[in-house]
Amino acid sequence: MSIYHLKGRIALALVLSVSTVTAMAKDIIHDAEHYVLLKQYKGQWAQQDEDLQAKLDALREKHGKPPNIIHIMWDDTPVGEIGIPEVQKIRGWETPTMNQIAKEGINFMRMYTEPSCTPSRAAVMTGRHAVRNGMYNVGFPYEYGGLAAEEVTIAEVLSEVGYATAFYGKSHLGDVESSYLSNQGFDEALWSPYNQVPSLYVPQAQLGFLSGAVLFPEMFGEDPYDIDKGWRPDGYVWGLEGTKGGPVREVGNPPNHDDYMKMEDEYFRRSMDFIERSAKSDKPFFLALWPQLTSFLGFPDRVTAAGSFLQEALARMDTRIALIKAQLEELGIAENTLVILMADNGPMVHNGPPGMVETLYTGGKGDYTEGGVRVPAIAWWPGVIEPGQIVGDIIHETDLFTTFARLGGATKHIPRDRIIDGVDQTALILEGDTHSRRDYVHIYTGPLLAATVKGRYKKHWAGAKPGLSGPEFYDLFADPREDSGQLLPMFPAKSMFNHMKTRHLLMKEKYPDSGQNRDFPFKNLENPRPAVHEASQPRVDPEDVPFDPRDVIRNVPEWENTDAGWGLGEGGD
Ligand SMILES: [Ca+2]
Repeated sequence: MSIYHLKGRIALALVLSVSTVTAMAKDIIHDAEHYVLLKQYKGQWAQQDEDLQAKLDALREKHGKPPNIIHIMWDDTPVGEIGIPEVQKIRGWETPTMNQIAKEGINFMRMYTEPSCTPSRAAVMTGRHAVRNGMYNVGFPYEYGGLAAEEVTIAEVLSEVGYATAFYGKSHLGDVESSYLSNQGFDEALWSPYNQVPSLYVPQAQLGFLSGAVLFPEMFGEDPYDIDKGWRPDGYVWGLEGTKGGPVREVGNPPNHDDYMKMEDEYFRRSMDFIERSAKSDKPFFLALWPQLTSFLGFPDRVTAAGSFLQEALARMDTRIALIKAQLEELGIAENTLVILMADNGPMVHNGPPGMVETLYTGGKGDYTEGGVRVPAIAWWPGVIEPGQIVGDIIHETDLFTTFARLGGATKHIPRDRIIDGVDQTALILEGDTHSRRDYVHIYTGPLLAATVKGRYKKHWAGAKPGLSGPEFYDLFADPREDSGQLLPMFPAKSMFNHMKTRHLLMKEKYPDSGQNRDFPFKNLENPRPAVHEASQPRVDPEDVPFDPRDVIRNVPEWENTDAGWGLGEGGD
């Protein structure tokens, strides 16, 4: 028997032993590590869950409906830069409202996300690591891809139990029809399918620090070698809007930068309108407000001493969040509303704008080091969450999916045919420090498992060489910046990490990753401009060329950014 056959048999045996755990009942299928913890804490957690349910039932009785949930998530902020005024003092800016909210609730010190925008947003929406549904690539115009129809979002889960649902802001979940938020469980939505980079797709930017007639050749002298007139993504959009099951419309008129800047006002205006309407209705509500924050052209005036790109945007966001906080209190619904504030990934320290820096941890957006995947996060729920808490437990953004479902009484609507990475963290939200049900995180960059965290320990898989182990182990209390990997003192962790990884990969064999949906962008809009309509179709007729443009779309790699500084965490500094 060859070594390969032997390996296959061992793998099969392990799969079978895993399946005996997961096949017990129609329970949610979590990742392997969850069952290792469940085995040890089953009785304790069951008892705690009973007590928590009694508490939730009493709240529901008191308010007449399950809690409203507001999830506010913005871009690229390192741990420490929100909710810790001392750090803001060092950097010449402040967010008084968010800092106050942190004082009145839980300031999470260990919220993990995926390392960049699209994966992080997909993970919150689906409760699954982005690798599981092909959403690990950061989307740009045209992406020709996005969240597949088969994915079940938290909006779909909460809709099942009667929540009113709204999405306002930057989705960055793709430009294909299945990714439209009104097709993914939201009753009402206005969203940008991309990140903020299209704010540079304007004439002002081409004449400014950018050079090259990439998008507006008419603004430059004639280039006689510019032959193909159709390859530019002229049909990119600022925003889309729609209601559940209804038509989807384009909003704004690119490349008009004023229209771009109006989008953020509209996200907040509609969010507050939705809160107002929902407060008066019998339904509980779920609002995902994911601010667009900013244009890469910056603001015409400055409101902070720092004046830097992100800080200017966050200071402005803070004043808008103050209005929402006041609104919740005035409407008398603050005590039945959970508000989560958080960033989607670490700072854009590689090739980003000035002012985005490492604060406590090494690395930033795109990296598997802690700086890429640990973000500021706050939970606020007056009368329910005890004020003034600083929580050191591990929580992962996918946990919000499972926890929101539990709080809404919608757990039974979480799909049972796929792995759900999120675990129920109701205990952590309601009981606070030391009540997490997670001590592990698998960190992916693109499709690669790059690192694994277990409690205070961490193992880097990326960069490890076959053969003799290297200094790839970290104690995050002793070395939070992952400056000096250890080998000899950490050898006892070697086998433990290998088992964690193997369990995780075997579960993936049993429940394989699926891809994102690949298609032409902006299909079936009600009011597409001519360039947008053109983008939604193959540029050439398949009959006229010896290749099929539709095959091209399907075969564009989902992860092309594996070069230095984007994904593997090496270089780029
Ligand atoms: Ca981001």
